[in-house]
Amino acid sequence: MAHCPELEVVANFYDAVECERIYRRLLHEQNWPDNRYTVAGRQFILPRLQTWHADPGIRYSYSNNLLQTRQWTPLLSAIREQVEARLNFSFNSVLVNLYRNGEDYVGWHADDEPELGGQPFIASLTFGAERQFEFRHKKFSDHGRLLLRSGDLLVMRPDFQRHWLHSVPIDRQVTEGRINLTFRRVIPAPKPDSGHF
Ligand SMILES: O=C(O)CCC(=O)C(=O)O
Ligand SMILES: [Mn+2]
Repeated sequence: MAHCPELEVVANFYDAVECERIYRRLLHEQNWPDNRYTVAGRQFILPRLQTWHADPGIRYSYSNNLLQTRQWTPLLSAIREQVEARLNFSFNSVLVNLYRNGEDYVGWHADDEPELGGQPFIASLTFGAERQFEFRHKKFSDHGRLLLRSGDLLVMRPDFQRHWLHSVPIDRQVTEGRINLTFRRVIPAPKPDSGHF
């Protein structure tokens, strides 16, 4: 099992009582959209529910193709402030994923879209059910996994997205829901009239 220096887990960033309160509020306040999407005339079903929240003017092609950008809710703003204070880094967006049970998953990917810039720094918070977070190197056979528990803050340092893929696989033993927040900093696109000669 590989050790991955670009990953760090801050266990119990929120305690069990706070986690329960946050999970319930997110579950009931988020107004989850349908997870059936049509892209280029073809319908597909996202194997989880998602919302995307960002500061005004922030656009992210992956999410914007699927999702409408929403405003920050008071709860998401408060969590953002606490994560920012801990990590001394500012984020301008968050992707919220609801895994309704162990059948919901996210497949292998890296969060390396150009809008995240060359050094994407991502903070991931988990509430609810425990799930395995798996990672594997893009070029070598190194791979590993972490059990993410409710209240854990997973810090993904920039080279993680460059060198590794990650996933949260199906786990049919899990019957409870899990909500994951990934805080991101999208680099604002330059304005078309920004004055290059
Ligand atoms: O749910 C997780 O722990 C990871 C989610 C994820 O990788 C993503 O939203 O990009
Ligand atoms: Mn990801």
